[in-house]
Amino acid sequence: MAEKKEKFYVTTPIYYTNGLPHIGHTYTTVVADVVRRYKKMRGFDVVMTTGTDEHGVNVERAAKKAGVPESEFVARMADAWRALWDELGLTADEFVRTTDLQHVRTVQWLFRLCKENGYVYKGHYTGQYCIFDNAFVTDAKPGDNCPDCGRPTETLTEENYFFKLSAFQKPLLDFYRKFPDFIQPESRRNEIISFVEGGLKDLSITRTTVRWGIPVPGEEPHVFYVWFDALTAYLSAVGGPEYEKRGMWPADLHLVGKDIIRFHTVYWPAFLMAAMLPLPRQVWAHGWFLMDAAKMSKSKGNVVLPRPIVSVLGMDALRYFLLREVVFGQDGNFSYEALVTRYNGDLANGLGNLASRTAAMIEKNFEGRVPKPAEREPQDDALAKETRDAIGEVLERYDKMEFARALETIWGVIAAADKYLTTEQPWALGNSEAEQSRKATVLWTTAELLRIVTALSHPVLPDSTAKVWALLGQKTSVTVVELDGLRWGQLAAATPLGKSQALFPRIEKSEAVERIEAMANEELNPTPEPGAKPAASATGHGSGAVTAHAAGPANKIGIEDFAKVEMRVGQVKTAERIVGADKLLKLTVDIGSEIRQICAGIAQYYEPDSLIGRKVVVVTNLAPRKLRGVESNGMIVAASVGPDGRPVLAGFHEDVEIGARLK
Ligand code: ME8
Repeated sequence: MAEKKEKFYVTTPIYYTNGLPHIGHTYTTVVADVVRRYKKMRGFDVVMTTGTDEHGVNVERAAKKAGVPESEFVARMADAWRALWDELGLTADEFVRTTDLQHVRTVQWLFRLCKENGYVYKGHYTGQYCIFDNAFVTDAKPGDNCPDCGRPTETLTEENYFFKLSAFQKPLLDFYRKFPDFIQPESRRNEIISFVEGGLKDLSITRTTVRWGIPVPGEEPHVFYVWFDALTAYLSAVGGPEYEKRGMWPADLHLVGKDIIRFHTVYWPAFLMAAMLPLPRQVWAHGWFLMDAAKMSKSKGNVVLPRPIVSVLGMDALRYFLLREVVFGQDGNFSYEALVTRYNGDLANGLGNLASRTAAMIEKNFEGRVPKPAEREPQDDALAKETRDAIGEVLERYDKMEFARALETIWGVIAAADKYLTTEQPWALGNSEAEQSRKATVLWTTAELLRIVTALSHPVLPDSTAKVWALLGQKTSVTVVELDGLRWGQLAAATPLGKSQALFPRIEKSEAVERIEAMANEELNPTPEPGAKPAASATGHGSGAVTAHAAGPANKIGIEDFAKVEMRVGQVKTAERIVGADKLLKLTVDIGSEIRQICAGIAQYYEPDSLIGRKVVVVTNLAPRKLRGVESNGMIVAASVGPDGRPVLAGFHEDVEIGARLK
């Protein structure tokens, strides 16, 4: 009988439904997904949970603004979150909603246990409350602003149920001491210990002023307050009161941002201690992704969205960047430029290039079959040793959540392979028996190295490594590779290579950034279609775009969708360069009914004068937008040719009338 696998339960926070995911939420969920894939490859039975936090005043308000009942509002938002995670390949094993019946039961059950054990009592509370963060602000006076979001607090008095948090100061400190790994990273642990040492006040866990919440049984109008409700979702996701049946509780890893560490490392273990339930093993708080040195927020308008990045560079590029650019636990700055630099440097020129070169040489010299290595030379052994050593090192770094360093080690091996190929020059070897043998050894060594780095980077780059794996002719899926069994020397000679597939086509930086920015702009401020219903979100966060894109890029569209794009024949009247934008030309184009100003990214390939009088294809019903400060009202259609994406203008061999529509 197969041995029972050890379990591993990892969670993301359950996100608020008053907005849609940005890069910050995507970050936590990507990390959870990486851990999930990694742990599976280490032989664990893994469950990953994410979900939506759907109660509270903010939702009440947003639903009211949208003119729909709360239940409908949150259902739409939860669908949008789920759809986006699916689209990004971040499908969790469990998606928990705090409006799920199972969750409602679990919260009520946890409350009952806490109450039966004497840790809950009724009292009155007056305090300053921040409705945006759903929290009373400790030590605030009337008129004070919330220290977190800077918005005014409101004075609130109400009858509440209180949780005796004060009783848990010593048990919590003992617990932190006994399990020094519980709070990570170390700096956060120290912060929390001093906070708890400073004394804990009892915590109000119900509200009578809020309607949209889980009722306290028999105690209406009391409903549970956000954190007692939200944190319990981790337990309801894996069985709730019947958690023992599923065998996943306690959580092995709660991944959170540093903003909510206190709730997870103080309140949550205290609730569980009060109920005499098993405590989670670890809470890992990562830092923030900042945009222009400020925390992203919809209200500041500085959010970065995942979808435009994924459309232009692919999800693996985003995953790689998030994990490689910033030390896990610290804050980091997000920049599109840095993202594209990493893409071109590490993915296109690094892994992508190594894979395509190796496969092409094997194809050419060994009829597409992995060659049998002959006698080894010291440099072959040195490269093998470096790769072998990297395996252990990478696993250790993943285990410590040192993702950037794990990737650094893997990319160190890729760089060593590049250097090896440059020195060995297998392409320069001839066809004599000795030279063929040498070629075989060099190419086998490179292919074997590629196989190992592919397996090691799979948790971070699931899509592209699956392609490289297939290219190397590996029959079983890379997802089921057991990392503990990964050894140098397992690549069998004579294995037929699979088909070559594009991995990371190089992209010109400014073009990529412009495309991402334009798409993000459209997603944040969608152009309403004539006669269209308002977007699903009442909060103006562009959730309509979620539905619009939900079909996914791979799906076919109907003719009615194509018909939405209006393309007409235009004739260029004037063309000039734009100061400060080397790639753009400003054109005026006659489209029959009017003359339009249009910016086109063709300045490096077309002389302005050569365009005058030329007939081009213009997309005429695009919303106007500004490129480098210049208004552009339409788009000129061009083919993108070659690795640099050289634009070649679409045109006609026969005479066509200006303004004619393309169908
Ligand atoms: O706090 N950088 O939900 P939330 C990195 N519902 N991570 C970020 C980020 C950024 N700029 N912005 C957000 C809540 N995050 C509660 C949680 S759990 C029982 C209840 C990530 O929608 C990070 O993980 O505000 C942060 O902790 C979380 O999103 C907050 O999500």
